[in-house]
Amino acid sequence: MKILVANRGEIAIRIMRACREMGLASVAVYSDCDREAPHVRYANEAHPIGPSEPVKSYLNIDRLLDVARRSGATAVHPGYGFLAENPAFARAVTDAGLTFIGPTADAIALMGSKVAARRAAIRAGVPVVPGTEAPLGSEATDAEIAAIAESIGYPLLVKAVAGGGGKGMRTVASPAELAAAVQTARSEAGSAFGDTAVYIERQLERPRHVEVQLLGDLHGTVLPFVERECSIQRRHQKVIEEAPSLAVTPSLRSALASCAASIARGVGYTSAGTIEFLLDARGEFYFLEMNTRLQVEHPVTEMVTGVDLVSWQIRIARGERLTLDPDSLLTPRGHAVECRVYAEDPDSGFMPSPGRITGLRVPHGPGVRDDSGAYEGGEVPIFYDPMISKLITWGETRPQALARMRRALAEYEVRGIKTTIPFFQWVLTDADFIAGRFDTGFIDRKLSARNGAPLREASEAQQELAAIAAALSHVTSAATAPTAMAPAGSSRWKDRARSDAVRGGGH
Ligand code: MV4
Repeated sequence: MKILVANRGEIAIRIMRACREMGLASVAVYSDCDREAPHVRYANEAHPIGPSEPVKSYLNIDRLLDVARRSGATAVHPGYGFLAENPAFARAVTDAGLTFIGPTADAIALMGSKVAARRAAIRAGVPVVPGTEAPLGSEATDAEIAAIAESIGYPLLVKAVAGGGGKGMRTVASPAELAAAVQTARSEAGSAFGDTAVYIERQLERPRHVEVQLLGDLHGTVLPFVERECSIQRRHQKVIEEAPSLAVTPSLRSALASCAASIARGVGYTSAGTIEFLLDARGEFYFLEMNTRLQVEHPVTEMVTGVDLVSWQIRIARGERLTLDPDSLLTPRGHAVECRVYAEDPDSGFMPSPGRITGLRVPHGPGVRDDSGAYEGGEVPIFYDPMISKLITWGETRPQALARMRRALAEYEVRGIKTTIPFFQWVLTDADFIAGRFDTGFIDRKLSARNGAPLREASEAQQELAAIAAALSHVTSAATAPTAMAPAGSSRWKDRARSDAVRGGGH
């Protein structure tokens, strides 16, 4: 088996690492701006697929299949994003006689319709948020829609049938706003997905977002994993994920897992997938949607179960049976946290900050994993998602995992571009976050409470405090104490050089 990885960046490398461990050759594809990208260097061979614009390269199905043919690849892994949830791509791959390392085109298409997914959940006996079973008819009158909305109850959400991830979603607080919201949602859905169909759900108040990872093999076995907590989001973008969730008790875990597995079994699901749930303050949960791909945050599940999800996707695609112990998948070993490091400036409304990485120092040490597509001297292109790395820490307990994350963030140095590292340093010291008191609105509320106060300064002050505390704990060896008096604003690299010199180096 030779695997074409139809993606770029950290996830392409993640997949190629699994290939290499399994003794399989990997084939990279790259756009013009990615000629020197690390996924290209990592692969056994690499092929150009066109200009930097995604539609001309990473989204170009014909080009990808052409590379598969020329390289002799026998399987294709789509990663996440790009073509990962495009049923036409999955179909084209299998029609070309290749193995698609993912679910079937039919499963992708079915769960891509959010109303079909809701029906699958209802059929499996899984609770869904009160709402419409079918899309609102395009010919439905305002009065008819108002009657449906009244029976569901306010506040409610108008959602795109083809949507997901919050795109084309509208909040409606009262009947007066309904007709306009349906209009806007329809037109947004039309331009985003080419499908104007929308449906209505009651809006849950301050829910948490928890999700269940699954693997399904080609022989009918579906195994659920311990949940991930994904409530820490900004504008429908997850920024911090962890496993397990503090809000999930062992009995709730069993219920979530068996509900997730029932939905997947009911649709004959294969490969890696995720069932998303909303969890309300009373501990009631509701099916939200299914993601028919390997997800960005899969490493936190790997860290607490010891299972390599990508290698299992490959084994499943080869026809192997899932031989994992179901109980161990639901028994987290310790705790894992992930921070998605973005090339964005948190002090300028998280504006993308593309450019050249002129200096890079990556954290290491106990319990640290850095899944990255960045390298010193490399460019962060403007064409793609600006996520440059996923920093994951593991600990025996949540406090230890968080302490390791704070330590790893302090070690992380990225020069030349702005990153979200200072934002994470702020969140990781927030008392509510540390106590696990949060829901899906947490980040937006905390950010608006800051009122634009600069994060960079705050986090530098925090680091200085931490440096002073660390230095004070060394006062007995008086010669090293002056470290704490490094002038404010001096670079951390300089600080490090200075303290190394004082200590005589060697650390
Ligand atoms: C909801 C909801 C509350 N009630 N549905 C946002 C993304 C999309 N996947 C669905 N989303 C939501 N659906 C009902 N009936 C709240 C959200 C939501 C949300 C969900 C998960 C994670 C973060 C979120 C942030 C805002 C809103």
